[in-house]
Amino acid sequence: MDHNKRLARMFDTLADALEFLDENPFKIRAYRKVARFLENFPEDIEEYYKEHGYEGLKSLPGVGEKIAGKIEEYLKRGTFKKYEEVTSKVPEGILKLLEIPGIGPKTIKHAYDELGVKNLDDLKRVIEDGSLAKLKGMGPKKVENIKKSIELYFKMQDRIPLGEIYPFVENLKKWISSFEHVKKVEVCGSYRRRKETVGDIDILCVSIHGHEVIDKFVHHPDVTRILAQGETKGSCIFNDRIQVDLRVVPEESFGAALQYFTGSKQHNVHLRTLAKQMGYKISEYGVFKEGKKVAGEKEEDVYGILGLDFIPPELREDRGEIEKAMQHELPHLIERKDIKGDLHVHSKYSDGTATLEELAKKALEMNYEYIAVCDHSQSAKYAGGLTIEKLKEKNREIEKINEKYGKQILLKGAEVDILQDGSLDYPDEVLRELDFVVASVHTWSKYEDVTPRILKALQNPYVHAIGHPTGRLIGKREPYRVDLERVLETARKERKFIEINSHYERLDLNDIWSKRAKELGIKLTIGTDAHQLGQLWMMDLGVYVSRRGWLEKDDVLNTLSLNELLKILKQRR
Ligand code: DGT
Ligand code: CA
Ligand code: CA
Ligand code: ZN
Repeated sequence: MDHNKRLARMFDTLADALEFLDENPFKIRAYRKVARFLENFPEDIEEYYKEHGYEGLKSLPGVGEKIAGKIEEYLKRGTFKKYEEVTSKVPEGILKLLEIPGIGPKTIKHAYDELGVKNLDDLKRVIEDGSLAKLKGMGPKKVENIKKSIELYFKMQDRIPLGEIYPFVENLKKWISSFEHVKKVEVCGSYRRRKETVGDIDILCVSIHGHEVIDKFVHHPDVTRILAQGETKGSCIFNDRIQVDLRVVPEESFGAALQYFTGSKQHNVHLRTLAKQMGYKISEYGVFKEGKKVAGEKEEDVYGILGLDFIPPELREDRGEIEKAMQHELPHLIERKDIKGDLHVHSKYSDGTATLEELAKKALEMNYEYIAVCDHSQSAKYAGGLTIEKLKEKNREIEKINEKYGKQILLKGAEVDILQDGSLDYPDEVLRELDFVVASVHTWSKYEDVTPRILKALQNPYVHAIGHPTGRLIGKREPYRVDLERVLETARKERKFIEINSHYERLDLNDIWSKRAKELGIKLTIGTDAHQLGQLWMMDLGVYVSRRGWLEKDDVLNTLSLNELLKILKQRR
């Protein structure tokens, strides 16, 4: 969390605590006001303070001597006395309750005084046993709302996997584009950088009718709560799940705003420091030199005027991209259109839902040259793993389909389990018959280090790649214990590939390890792990991971044409 948000949160908590303690309403209002101001303040308060000092703080709207002092104190030591003093008077559990939006301090105090509610568990109990509803001024409807607020709060704590929200955001973008008064729309923030999870969605659009645009936006049928609605900014919760902010900007500063709101924050801070050294000032409104605006309409120009090449959003994490852009040495990132096929798809033979025939058709529809059908192996009982007999039957069906289409559109594959001792779930003579073999760990015990199993699998001559190398599920399951550095080293030595599994809950390898793999000279494969036709689109997500990992076309195996691919797959055995 950045300083603006954290400070805003602290002032809100301070106000809540004072309200709970029945203190001076005037002060409470002042703290809330500064919290709202900080939330919307476009500059980083710490940088602002560095530049303008205490006097600068005091000149901000709603900030008097005392509040300026508190902000200064916070920036110096991470907290301020008044905050510590007041919050120490309120029970810990109550402070947590006060954080939940939709439950006011008055209600909490009421429940505390009358029913002895001191924490979340107490509150849940008096909701369930009906005693809260019986309090004066409460009633079942209010209690129902409190219950919903608690549920929502815990749901909103989590960041959302990019792939879970992706179709929704793309539709929202289309919808806003269709507004009569809207000229351009772009989604910025972590979404545009294609981070694996997003906190909230930031959308920018160009219009000269801000009021109408925002009004239409907040009335979207999926909006479950409006947080703010103004002339240039609207902020809503959609489906009780995700916050979306829409900002309306004039055309002449669209590029600067796009750059600013795309972030990341660290990238922006670095860029602004560089600009300053060159005598420029960058803000969401434009690039300025000696007070005169010199760029702002086009995002490329924000970089160009500083002598930098355009930096693709996926690289904007301050991981060396600014230096490379300066030296004109940015990677030429892989693009979705470079992908010639999918190397990890399940069919009806195991736990997928699509028939082989449907997969072949879909491949053509997606302009793919091939799909490797990699069903589970015999021990994977939970996933309908194929016996050797069944696998052979499937291979024959693939041959028939390929004959019918006159090309090898389906590749005979398997996602073979790496067993407990590191051996594989099919014998070598079965694996040898397959075009593409990906080996994965699917079962492990809690404290087990699976590295030796994976290293052993990498030494099998018939394995091409390791699937989802860490086993993590975003927001649901931690990775298993594995020494990835050793896995990568062995993969290089054995000339194997490593998968970027682009299923939205996996994205495994992730961006950072993909970059490392490239540095070690390993080629990656991208596979969707799709179990239904409707999941093949997730190839997009794998390409995003690879772009965030600085990968170029040549770093990814499935940018090869079918013939080149088959050649290399045979060679590497
Ligand atoms: P998220 O929403 O947590 O997934 O991450 P972002 O990157 O979308 O962050 P968010 O929504 O807080 O802000 C969107 C962008 O706006 C962020 O990437 C950079 C810019 N921004 C926001 N607040 C600040 C700030 O205090 N200082 C600077 N330099 N940039 C900021
Ligand atoms: Ca965001
Ligand atoms: Ca935001
Ligand atoms: Zn798997």
